[in-house]
Amino acid sequence: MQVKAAVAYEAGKPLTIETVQLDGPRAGEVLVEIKATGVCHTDAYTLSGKDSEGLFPAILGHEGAGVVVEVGQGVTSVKPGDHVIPLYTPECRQCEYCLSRKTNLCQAIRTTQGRGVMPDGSSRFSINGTPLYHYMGTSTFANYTVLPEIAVAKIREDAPFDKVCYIGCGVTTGIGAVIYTAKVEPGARVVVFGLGGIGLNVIQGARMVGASQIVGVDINPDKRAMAEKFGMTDFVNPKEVEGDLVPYLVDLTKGGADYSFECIGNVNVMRQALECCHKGWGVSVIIGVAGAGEEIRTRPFQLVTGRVWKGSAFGGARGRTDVPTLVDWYMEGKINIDDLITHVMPLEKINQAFDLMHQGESIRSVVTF
Ligand code: NAD
Ligand code: AHE
Ligand code: ZN
Repeated sequence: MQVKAAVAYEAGKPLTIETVQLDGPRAGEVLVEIKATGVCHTDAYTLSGKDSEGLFPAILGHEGAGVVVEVGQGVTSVKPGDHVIPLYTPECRQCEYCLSRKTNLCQAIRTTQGRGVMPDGSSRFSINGTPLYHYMGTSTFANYTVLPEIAVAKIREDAPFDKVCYIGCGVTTGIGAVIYTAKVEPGARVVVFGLGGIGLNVIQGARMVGASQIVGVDINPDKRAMAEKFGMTDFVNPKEVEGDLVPYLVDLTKGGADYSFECIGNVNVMRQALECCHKGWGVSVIIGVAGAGEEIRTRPFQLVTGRVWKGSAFGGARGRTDVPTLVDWYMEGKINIDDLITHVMPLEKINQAFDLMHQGESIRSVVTF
């Protein structure tokens, strides 16, 4: 079939709106009509050329929501008409990783996802006979996409696509990092670095679980008001701190953060996030994605003296199990998504979403089809 897509032909270049060809779902796959998709910083990161797995030409996008149109042979868990959220972290419930119960990182299709193809090694997208790469197994910057059955979460039908698409990445990543990865407890002191589409969801997660202090750190002072609305108790602009940021934060949190979260992708900030944690027990969670070749550093003494460095992908959430619950929480008014979606646009204007992100003017832009 012919579908409308934003194609990333080359690193560092704007996306091009094209009519591309999409083959139907094969065994174990589903065809989904994408109704809305968010634009995450990770899309911009891959488009920038810094992603070691970045492939071109590709159809980016991993924060979507839509409706199942057709299912391939052997698909049993969803049917045409079902509302779904694509999962870049699938949940097969059969692989060693899923069965371990120690991680959400299902590995059933990870290799082919990273190679920009479907599990059988081929692409469903092409333009004039030239294959286009899939992205993160989702490719939501198209009005139709094909996904493995294990990479869709079935959600309730009254949930608005243009809001719950954000649960496909940012909301789940931020809230999940608090509740599934760090397991922040009531009364904890939390420091969040980067108050964008992820960091604000960490803040709302920290408020949900009853953190007593939520410090937000961002070099853009315009992020302050929104962060306060979501539960931030103290704002720190590193550019306004005299001297080192780490001792300043340790002092502000009366000895160090019980939990810190890096939501930027800056390896120098990752070090600050670890080192502002409380001696003996502070846990720092890396969420931000750093460019190929970049490395984190600290004195091992920081870990010897009880601080813990962790990472979190998709908030530690098991997509098919946990995403429907997050959708319920949104529908029940327990989580706020509406205020974080600052811009909505048609696919033709998707490059504006990247511009707004780089200019620090948006929290989340959502493309509706
Ligand atoms: P964003 O652009 O919306 O937000 C980034 C924020 O960081 C901005 O507010 C910016 O002003 C701030 N910032 C930049 N440099 C800073 C510095 N030196 N000190 C303090 N603040 C600074 O991006 P986002 O969509 O929220 O994504 C954040 C990061 O999380 C990205 O690296 C993205 O790739 C990553 N991410 C990871 C996962 C995961 O599963 N691990 C999921 C989604 C996004
Ligand atoms: N290809 C990248 C990996 C980037 C990365 O860490 N991605 C996160 C999701 S970011 C969503 O906005 C993730 O899920 N990681 C686990 C995984 O298996 O990729 C690189 O840097 O090479
Ligand atoms: Zn994302």
